[in-house]
Amino acid sequence: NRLDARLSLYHFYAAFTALLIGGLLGLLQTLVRSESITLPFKLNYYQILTAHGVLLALVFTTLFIFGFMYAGVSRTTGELSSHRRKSAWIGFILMTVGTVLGVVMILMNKATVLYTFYAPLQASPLFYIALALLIVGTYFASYAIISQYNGWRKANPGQKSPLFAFMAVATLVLWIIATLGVVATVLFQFIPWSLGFQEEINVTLSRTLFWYFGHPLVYFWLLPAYMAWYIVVPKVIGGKIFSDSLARLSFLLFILFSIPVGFHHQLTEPGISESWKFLQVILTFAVILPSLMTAFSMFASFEIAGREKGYKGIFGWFKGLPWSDVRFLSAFIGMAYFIPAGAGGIINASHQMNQVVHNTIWVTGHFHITIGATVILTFFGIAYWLIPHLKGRVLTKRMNALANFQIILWTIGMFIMSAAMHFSGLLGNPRRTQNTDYNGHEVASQWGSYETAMAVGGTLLLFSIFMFLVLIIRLAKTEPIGKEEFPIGTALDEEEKLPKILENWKVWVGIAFVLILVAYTIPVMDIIQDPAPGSPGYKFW
Ligand code: HAS
Repeated sequence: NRLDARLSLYHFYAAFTALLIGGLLGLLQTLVRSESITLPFKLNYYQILTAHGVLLALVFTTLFIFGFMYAGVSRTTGELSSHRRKSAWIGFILMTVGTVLGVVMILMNKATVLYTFYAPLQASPLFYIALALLIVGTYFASYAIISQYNGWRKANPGQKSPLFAFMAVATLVLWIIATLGVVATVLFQFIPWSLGFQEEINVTLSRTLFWYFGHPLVYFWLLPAYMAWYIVVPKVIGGKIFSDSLARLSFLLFILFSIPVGFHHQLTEPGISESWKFLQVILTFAVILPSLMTAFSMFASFEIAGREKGYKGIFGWFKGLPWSDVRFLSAFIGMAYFIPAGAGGIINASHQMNQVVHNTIWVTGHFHITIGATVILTFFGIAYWLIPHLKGRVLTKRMNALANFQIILWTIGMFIMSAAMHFSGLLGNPRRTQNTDYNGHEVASQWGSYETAMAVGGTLLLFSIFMFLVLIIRLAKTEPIGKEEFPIGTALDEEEKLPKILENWKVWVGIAFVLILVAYTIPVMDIIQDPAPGSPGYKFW
């Protein structure tokens, strides 16, 4: 549908603008840290770090994800009804206004609080209002998609819903439950405090509410990439989705386990007792399970495709994969990156090992190979077929080859940068600091060459972004008119009966809330009563 295509395209254009500016700021950071430049126009390091994090981690991802979801939901459930489309446009406008307002505040140096906006760093109230607008915008967008799915189910009673729409709804259910935490802290803590209605703020509570949201946020980024892996990749490789039910179950498990785990970001913080941290670490290990199920399912899809093409032996099928097709290659490299990235996550979550890596640039390395490699490479791959599809053009062989080059440039740049981050993190290099040699201390003297490597990697990444944008503009404007496929895979066993419970949302949302209450009620009550036991902390109200 042309109107739905337009909706998606606007989301993509706004997302790619954020990618360009955010990417440029990322390179500046690596150049400042490696002492290659000093910043012009009285900009400071933390200011550009804030803009980089907000534009890439919060804005680019959110806009891209909604653009992708609208396209897939419209494709698999039929065009959006006009009131749903209207809601989607309201969402888009709110998100864009929120973004512009937030970025202006950061550029005015009135919101230099980093993307996690930890108290007691304080920003202008307008920055928090900008964040609120962004989130309210996503609620309008979520309404459009969830009600479209409900409408489809009503019109098709007893039928299995399209997998794409189901996965989109699961991702948004996760998002809505997760954002309750950040909405609470922004509305009831940050806005009153920044307006001067409250003199003090409960720092531990604000961080706890942030991380209640912050960890599921990473799965809000990951799950759309998984949608492409489960649904698009099998079709592109000429194979099948290994199991429709398994795919749905893995998404539902994310709703259960991704939220009651925020303490694994706060393992070194006072004010939360060790036993509650321990419980949330166990739940963190549970949230690894759906990713392992996904890995299993991917290998199964690859093997099925290879065997159908006649490849034999234990790994013979590997040769039968379409290595030169950017739609596959980008997703595959993303998957390959996720193996060390996931292992890094498991290290972070391991209570004792977290003491070694926490607040070092290792963590920055971890999130660059998760979101910056696994997720973004998959998003690049999606853009290469979806933009021409929506514009009624085709991805030609020549463009495919150039796109592969761009993907490889990104892969190499990210490898150099994130490896340097991981290794120098283990040597104690702190994250979120402007370059310092700690008065010539010998430990700090080991970090210099790694900082240079980060700048080299960052430069390749920026070139890769430029190239991506040029290719996307060409795909949207000048490539031959035609029909580019929207690849939607089918399950190996199309007759497979879906256990009814898998679409009983009340059950899954109910269990998710029980787990959240178990993991959070008592520690949050403790934090409200005594924000930072034994230290001159900050009180609520
Ligand atoms: Fe994380 C910090 C733990 C996944 C993002 N993480 C962060 C931060 C971000 C982030 C942004 O426990 C920093 C926040 C800040 O600013 O402070 N993370 C985990 C764990 C996982 C995990 C256990 N993180 C992610 C994903 C992210 C992301 C995904 C973004 C998209 N993370 C942590 C912890 C911290 C943390 C602590 C806090 C650290 C601290 O102290 O501050 C798990 O979900 C990972 C599970 C993944 C796997 C991998 C499965 C592999 C698959 C690929 C199969 C490959 C195939 C291809 C089929 C178990 C599915 C075959 C290829 C061949 C080559 C053969």
